[in-house]
Amino acid sequence: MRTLLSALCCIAIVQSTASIRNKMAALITGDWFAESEVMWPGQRFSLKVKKDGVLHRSRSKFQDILVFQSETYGKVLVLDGVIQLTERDEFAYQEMIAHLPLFAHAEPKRVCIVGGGDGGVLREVARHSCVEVIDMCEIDEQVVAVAKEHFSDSTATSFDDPRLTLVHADAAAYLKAIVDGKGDSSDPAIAAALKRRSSQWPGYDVIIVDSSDPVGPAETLFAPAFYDSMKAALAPNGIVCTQGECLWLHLPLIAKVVTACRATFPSVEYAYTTVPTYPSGQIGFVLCSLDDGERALIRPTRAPTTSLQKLLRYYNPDVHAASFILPEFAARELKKSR
Ligand code: SPD
Repeated sequence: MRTLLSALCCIAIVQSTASIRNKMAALITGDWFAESEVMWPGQRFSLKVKKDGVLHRSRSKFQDILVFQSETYGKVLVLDGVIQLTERDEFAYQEMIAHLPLFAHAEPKRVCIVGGGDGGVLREVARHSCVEVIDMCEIDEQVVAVAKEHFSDSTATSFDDPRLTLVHADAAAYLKAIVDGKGDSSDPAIAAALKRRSSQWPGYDVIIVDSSDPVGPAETLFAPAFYDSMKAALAPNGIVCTQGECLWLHLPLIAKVVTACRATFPSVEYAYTTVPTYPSGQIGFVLCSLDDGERALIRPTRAPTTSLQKLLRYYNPDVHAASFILPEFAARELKKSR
């Protein structure tokens, strides 16, 4: 009986490995990787793969994971067929999603990162010496393991920061548990994280949601209920910054999210950055603040020290302010909910 069971297991493993290989193979034809086009029908971004450049492929509990060495963009991390980062341009995203909210806040001490398993946002948050607590909730343990193995000298550099508590759980459940203050969550990872909270927990100063696109494991992170939980999890004057998709491709979705946020938060703005290997070369951020000051998000309240500025390759205080200035077609659409 046991032999039969283990044989069946082996067949299942072989079959699922074969199906991952087929799916991944479909993404790489000859020397070229082509991104899946589910969220951007009719367009496909391609990168040339180095000879024997596929470094990792697997299926985690949640998604397909692929790492390859490209000809011109360094190593590339792909989840469910969609590029998450390349070593050449990742800083344009990680710096902006982290430093926009962190420099808009006067003194961020407690930061929560949702997602961000590659470690890039953590690397940027860890550069702020005023930050005392970094809680990170990444659902997929395997993404962190793959990042540590393949991106240890680019994005996965701060997983040993003593301020970090890393929880592998569903972020919607995690934040709900934080807000309810329930240490008896049915998820042991969440229960353990909550046990470390004192009853005096004042809430997060900044919550950064570094999610993949809203197809697959990140779907719940774009729902209004998640924004309600984030608002409830913030300290006074707290700021949320979420991955906000692309103005060229997803303006109706962005307008919907911004409108929903404006019904909940006193200050809501949209900013963007340029990332050549993201769809249409651009990606934005939805920023929400509990501070109702007119320029609460747009004007940085602190500036990087000289030594930190030297480390940064995209963010500076002028770029901060400029990133909120939107092209007319987008500004017009997002103005409707003001
Ligand atoms: N369309 C791709 C969006 C990816 C956003 N998350 C990237 C993770 C980098 N830390």
